Amino acid sequence: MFIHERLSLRAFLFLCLGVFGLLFYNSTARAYTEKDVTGGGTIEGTVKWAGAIPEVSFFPIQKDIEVCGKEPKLSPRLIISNDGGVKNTVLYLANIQEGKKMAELPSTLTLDQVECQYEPHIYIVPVGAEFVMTTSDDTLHNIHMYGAANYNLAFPVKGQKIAKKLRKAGVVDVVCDAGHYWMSAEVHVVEHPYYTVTDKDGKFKLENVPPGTYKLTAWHEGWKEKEKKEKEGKIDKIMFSDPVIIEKEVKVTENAVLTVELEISDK
Ligand SMILES: [Cu+2]
Repeated sequence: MFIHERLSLRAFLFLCLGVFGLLFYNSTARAYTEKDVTGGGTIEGTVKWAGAIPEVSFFPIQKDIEVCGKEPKLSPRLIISNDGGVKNTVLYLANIQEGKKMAELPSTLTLDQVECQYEPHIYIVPVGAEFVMTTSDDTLHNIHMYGAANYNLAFPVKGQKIAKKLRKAGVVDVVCDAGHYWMSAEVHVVEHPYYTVTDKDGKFKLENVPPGTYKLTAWHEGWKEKEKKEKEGKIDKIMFSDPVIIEKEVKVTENAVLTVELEISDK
């Protein structure tokens, strides 16, 4: 009888745990729902650099000069226009629950490797979409992903193509381990279509946003060299600072255009 009671108590506790877990899961699950947006507004603006413009980093070429070129590569990690606009900043509405269709996302699904650089540098890919990678270079590259995806793919042949589905939302850092330590790209695997990337003037636009209050988020990859690893007198790997994230509450009203200015600095 005693044992039976104890087992029942244990079973009861497990049941409670299960119910609690289910409730907790439901309250934290944030699935995005597509709907027809009526009276959608626009959020547009500029991401600007605040303060003195840092010195531009150049990376010396140590390998495959005939393909990569002999000129040092300009760092793609921080590009500021003459007017102070910051290129390649990812803007998104955090935690948006419903709105326009995923098909309206201006996604970037094709990566190329051109003269030992990833082209383009920033990618927005819907969860589960096929990401197509290719190379225009007649040398060995690899695409090594860290973060929300962990593929490590060799590209020894010019024109070769590999497509992979990116199934987990989040940020993927891409680097090449084939002696091209300067090669890097950033992939955002996303669950909703309210994402965009700033152009060369730091400008961005998010359209067809249902009226409401949102957390506009600006994400910029780290650009400061934190650590440099060398092997046999050559640069092997450079570690960069963490991404910079800026959040701002925005209120979108029916059919209106909201202009937002955001600032990124060296601090
Ligand atoms: Cu490479």
